[in-house]
Amino acid sequence: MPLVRPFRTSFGVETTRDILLVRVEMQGGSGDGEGWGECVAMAEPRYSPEYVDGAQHVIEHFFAPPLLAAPDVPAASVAELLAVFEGHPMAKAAVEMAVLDAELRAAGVSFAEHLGATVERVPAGVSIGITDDVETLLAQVAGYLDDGYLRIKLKIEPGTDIDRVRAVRERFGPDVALQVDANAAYRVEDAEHLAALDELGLLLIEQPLPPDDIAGHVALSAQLATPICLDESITSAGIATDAIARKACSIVNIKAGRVGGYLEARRVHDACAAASVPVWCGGMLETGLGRAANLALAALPNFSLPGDTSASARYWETDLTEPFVLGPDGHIAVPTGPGLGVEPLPDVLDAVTTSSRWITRPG
Ligand code: NPQ
Ligand code: MG
Repeated sequence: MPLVRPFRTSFGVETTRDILLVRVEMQGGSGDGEGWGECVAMAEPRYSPEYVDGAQHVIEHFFAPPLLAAPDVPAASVAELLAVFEGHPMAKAAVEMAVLDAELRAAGVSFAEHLGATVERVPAGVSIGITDDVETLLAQVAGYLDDGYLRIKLKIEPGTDIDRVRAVRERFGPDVALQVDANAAYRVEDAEHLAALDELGLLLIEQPLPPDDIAGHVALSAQLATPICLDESITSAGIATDAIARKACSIVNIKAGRVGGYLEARRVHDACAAASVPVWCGGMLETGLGRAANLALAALPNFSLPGDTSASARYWETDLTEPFVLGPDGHIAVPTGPGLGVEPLPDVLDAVTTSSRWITRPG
């Protein structure tokens, strides 16, 4: 699916999104009906080790056989059934999401209700890619603030950081909720350089160092006044608890794909709540399907900062579902229908589908 504008980060530039959807049909078990899952893996393994074709392969060759052989597959059992396979959290999350959607549609329960949502609408933030020049960046920030977004996140990398953030702060004033995301582009030796961000009044700096460098984030946290938020590092509720106990971060970004599914994402939320660490919902340029699930997750009580849960129009001219729109107050309504509460529009799905494969139960 073509993006409305190129999205550049410290690990590359994307102009289109190659998306793997999972559709399950369940009969005679806990979820009698159909469900949809969206895999957030990217086309190439640059941001994480997973990639779209790899996710499709591991689902078809390793995940589907035991799932199809099981007498019943409650959504709550998917992660355990697939735990014998190492890694591949995004592929696992897509499968679990589809099974959960089928189960909840059959039960007439929404994702939000099932996950434990406490609000009906969530504040929307927006993530802005690295631009060619500062004028382009300022124009994009102005446009999103005009749309009503309540929080701006700027992607940064060495060489395109302090001056850019300062320019945004000076142009739009001290009241704009502003944060940055480095996608692991720095090293702990850059601490002094990054400390220049401290005077810019940021909500947080997201994932400055590589995912495995928990010790580096501990050291950096001690040197910066700006709160450190982890994204790529947080791969489970247990890791979140550990990173928090070590003081590697004081805020956590939650993405279901990164932690193996929405059920583990809820456990990350609970672990952070228990440690009094605020969380917010990340984004992976999802279609309306993943967006619906993210909005449900973001409606849990410890999601106390606006997420990268933008409106459909931030990424798509034509979304796969009915588009999610930003309300005049900068909030987006959480879907209330059974399951995800949305489904792919058949004509749009047809138009963007490049291949599909149907895997059936043997015998
Ligand atoms: C992040 N997302 O928080 C990610 C990273 C990211 C909204 O900033 C194609 C698909 C391009 C997924 C670029 C946001 C992407 C992508 C960046 C995810 O780190
Ligand atoms: Mg991030």
